[in-house]
Parts: sequence; structure tokens; C-alpha cells
Amino acid sequence: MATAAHMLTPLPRLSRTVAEWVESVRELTQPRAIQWCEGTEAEARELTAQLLKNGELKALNEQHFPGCHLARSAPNDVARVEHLTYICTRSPEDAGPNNNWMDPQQAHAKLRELFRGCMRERTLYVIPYCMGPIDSPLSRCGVEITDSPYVVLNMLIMTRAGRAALERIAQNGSFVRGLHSTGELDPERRFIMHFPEELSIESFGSGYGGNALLGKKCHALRIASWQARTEGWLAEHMLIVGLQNPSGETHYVACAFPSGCGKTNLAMLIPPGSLPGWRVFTVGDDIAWLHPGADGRLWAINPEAGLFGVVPGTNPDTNRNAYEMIRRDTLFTNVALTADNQPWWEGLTTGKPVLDWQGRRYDPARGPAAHPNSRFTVSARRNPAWSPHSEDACGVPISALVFGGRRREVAPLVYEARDWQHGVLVGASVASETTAAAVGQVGVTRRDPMAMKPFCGYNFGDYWQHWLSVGARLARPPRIYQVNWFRRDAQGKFLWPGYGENLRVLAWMLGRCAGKAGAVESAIGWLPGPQDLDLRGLNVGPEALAALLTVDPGLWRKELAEIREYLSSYGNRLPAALLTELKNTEQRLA
Ligand code: OXD
Ligand code: MN
Repeated sequence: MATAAHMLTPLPRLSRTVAEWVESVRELTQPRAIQWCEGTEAEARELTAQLLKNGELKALNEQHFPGCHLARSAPNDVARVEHLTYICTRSPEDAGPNNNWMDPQQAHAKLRELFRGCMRERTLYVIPYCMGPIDSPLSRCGVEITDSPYVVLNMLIMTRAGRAALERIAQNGSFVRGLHSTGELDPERRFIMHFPEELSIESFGSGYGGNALLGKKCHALRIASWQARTEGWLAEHMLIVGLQNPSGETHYVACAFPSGCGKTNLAMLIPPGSLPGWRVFTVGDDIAWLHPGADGRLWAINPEAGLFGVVPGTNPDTNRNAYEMIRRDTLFTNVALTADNQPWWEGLTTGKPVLDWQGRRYDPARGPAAHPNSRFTVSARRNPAWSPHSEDACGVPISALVFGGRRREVAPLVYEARDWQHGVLVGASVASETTAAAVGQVGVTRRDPMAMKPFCGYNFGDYWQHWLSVGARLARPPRIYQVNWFRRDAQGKFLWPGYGENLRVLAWMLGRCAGKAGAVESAIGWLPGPQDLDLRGLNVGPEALAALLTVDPGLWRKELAEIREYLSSYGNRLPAALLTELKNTEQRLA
């Protein structure tokens, strides 16, 4: 059993501020023991053994899924809770209309009562972690205190956690404080609170990834976006992928898509056989921290060390890399099980479920066998396409930024912004259909600027202004694109095959960056002509292609009116430059 004796002896000398904070949380929460996480494999093994023993984890078929485990969450705790997520700044205007706001004093008082005594009979775990390569000046550290060993196991995979992070904190003195308790998992007593002005997070009542692994959405996006604004960089909901062309040159692209729109698949894309010579390397699949470099380019690191991805849909045909990656040493949450104890999910073409994600006998009448937001947690190094440059302290240089959404109509397959300022409008205008990654109705179209609607830790108006300022500092800014892999025909059939075939669109972008690929000007930006895309071996007819590359003036007039209405809701915080860009687009369309 963990005891206070597990405490590393040199700790108080290493970081007095961390030790003092832990002591104050101990007084408030009254745990029976404290365990400082060292980040060793032995520690992960010990925790796993403990969870297997008490039934919170289940070992999976050792022959087919060696080292894999299944966790089942409470049925009412399976996704992010945007309606219970708050940004607590002194002024409500600083949180903006894009966030729920609560006064910081009031939020602290509310949470203090929830945290009071909540860890009695539980162990308090202290997880020092570093977001980004441990030796990178672009990385930032945090400490999460939690009473959930499942959270610890996930954080050990998702971050660089343990002693090295603690040493870094001791050296530079600053860290993000994240306090988490699963409480009673009662949705009525569940809050995810952020205090950007204090660089702290308080999360109570949920054990779900995005609500509980505080290094991820809470720190690396909401708090980091605020830090990034004060320090002159960008924290974004973006994958980072390296594309090596047939001549052997690698270029990096960062792409923002809302949750559940295929970021992980794009980050580890398998090039189609008909495009020989391309190779793809994953740097990150969910979050990018982007810094202007001394050379005038934008440089990116992935703050995470693991992947917390959506399982359903993953199979050897859609994404062999992802499928291979999760066949060993993977923690599954809320998938179904086959008779021989293999994990099962919708989209797998082999095996069949006998137990659903809640552990009940599978009955199709009750819905899918695996929860639509069931997840895998796995080390980034398990990815066959993992890029060793993920560890580069200076990051990787970005040639193109891509914004995307899930839209049945309106948004074409791809278009290029005219310049950075126009690109900020393009990113700010993204709309997408909601998915199961957050609690709420699925399939409702909403504005999701830069795929950051749930994650921007401050007023979107100020955020767009910050984007404009960062662009102004870049002598060699990346080109900016918008894509939509999800266009459908009148029968509801997808017009574009997606997955590996998306490389054709990325290759066009890189051709544009190299000044080699052609494009046709439209009111909303530059689109490829059918001859500008490499379509060798692709089974998409000319009519579908024409539909994918059409900008319908009627639909776009309506779209621009909606964008105007949306942007106007940011009042005087909306940068005038965005209104100018919008006006110019409206005029070009007229
Ligand atoms: C995620 C999300 O888990 O965006 O990455 O919800
Ligand atoms: Mn995400």
C-alpha cells in the first residue's frame, strides 16, 4: 500500500513550492497516504497490478493484445463536459462569449467545499509532468494532484512525468497547478475550473480523459493558450505531421480539426499505393505549441508523449498504423469484449462482441457495443510512423497550417487563404458537426474557430488578435488552408474517400508552398483545379470532383452572413482586420 514514506527524500529541497502546495491540498482533502510519482516503469507496473487486483482494470487477451488492459468508466462519465467547464478570470470579458465564466473567488469557494475531505480512504498522487521534450525551452511544466490511479496511469503515458519534470520545475520555479478528484462521479457535483491568471486548474467529479488528465486539454490548451498569449506563441488543437515527398524532402504541416474528425488518422496516414515514394511521420496527433523562430518561420512541438484516441472505426484497412499501434501495451477505455477477451469496437471487420462497454451481455437494441467515444491510451513511440523529431528541442518548422471541419455541404474539399490575415478569418470561420467526444447532441453544426471552441482559455476576440500579431512577426509564415473531408452527395454518401487519400490534398499544399502547384482563384480563396491534384489511381468520378471543388455562391452568401453574425457577437474585442477580410470576401462573392 502507498504510504507517505513513498515521498522522495530530496523533494522539499528540490521544490519547496510544490511541497507546500501538496501540504495545503493534504490538509484540505485528508488522504490516507501520499504517493509522489517517479515516472518509472516499475511504478506503472505496480499501479496496474493494484488496479487489476481491485477490479478497476481487466487484462485483455495476452496472445493477441499483449500488455493491454480495459478500464470501464461510470456510464455517466464518458466524455468532456463543456457545459460544466469554466474559465475563471477576474473579468468576464476576458473569458469571452466562447466560455462559461465564473468569478474566481466564487469558483474557489465552491470547489473548496467539494474537495474538503474528498480523499479520505484514498491515496493522493502527485504527478510532476513536463509538456514537451524535457530539455526544450518551448516546454512547460505542471503538477497534477489526483486521487485516481487510472488518471496516474494515463498521465504516465501521455506526459513526460516524474523526477526529471520535478527537477525542471525546481530549476525554473514555475508550474501549472492541477488539482483533481473523481469525487463521487456525480454529474451534479462535477466542475472543470480553470484559473488562467493563477495558472491553475481544479477538476472535480469526473474521471474521463479530457476532464481529468489535466496535462491535456486543461493545461496544454486552455491554460497554455493564455500563457502563449502573454509569452508570444500559440497553443493549438492541432496534429503535426511530417510528409516526405518522393525526392526525400520532409515538410511539416499542422492541422486543426474538432474532436472526433480524424486528427489521429491524418497524423499517421498511410500513403495510398498509387502515390509511390511518399512517407508520413507523426510528430503529434492532438496538440501543437507553435513558436515564431529566429529564422522567421513557425516551429512546432507536440507537448504530449502519448495518444488518447477514439477507438471506433480503427481497423487495418482504414489505418494500419493505428491498428498496429494499439495491439500491445495499450490502455483501452469503454470498448466491448469478444468471447476470448479481445477488445472489440464498431468498425472492426473481425470478431464479435459478447460484452458491451458497460460489461453487460451485448444487445444491439441497446446501441453500439463499444461506446462511440471509447478511447485508447498509448505511448507515442508505439506508433509505427512516430517521428524521432518529436523529441527535437526546437521543434519542427511548419510549412502549412490547415483548418478543417466536418460539413456535409458548403465547405469545399480544400482552399488556400490569400495570406496570413485572410487565413485567420478562414480559421475563425470554421464550422463543424458535433461528435461524441463531448456530452451533448451529436451532428449539430456549430462554429468551432480553429477547432478551439472548447479549448481556448480566453476571449476569442483577443485570441484572433493574438493570431494576427504572431503572423506579423513571421518573415516566412506558413500558408493557411481550410479542408473538408466530409462533403456528401444528395443521397448522403461521402464524396471523398478520406483516410490515406487525403495525402493528395496535402501534397497539393506542399506543391503550393514550393511554388510548383497550380490553383484557381475563387471568392473565398485559391482552389486546386482538377488537374492540380494528383489523382492517379483514385476512384472519384469527375462529377464528384467538381462538386468537391465548387464554391456555390448562394450557399456561400448565406454562410458569410452567418459568419458575420457570429463574429459580431465578439463586439469590440473582434479585430477590425477580420471584419475587413470578411467585407473583402463578401465583395468578391458579390
Ligand atoms: C480529445 C478531444 O480527446 O478533442 O482529443 O476531445
Ligand atoms: Mn482533441
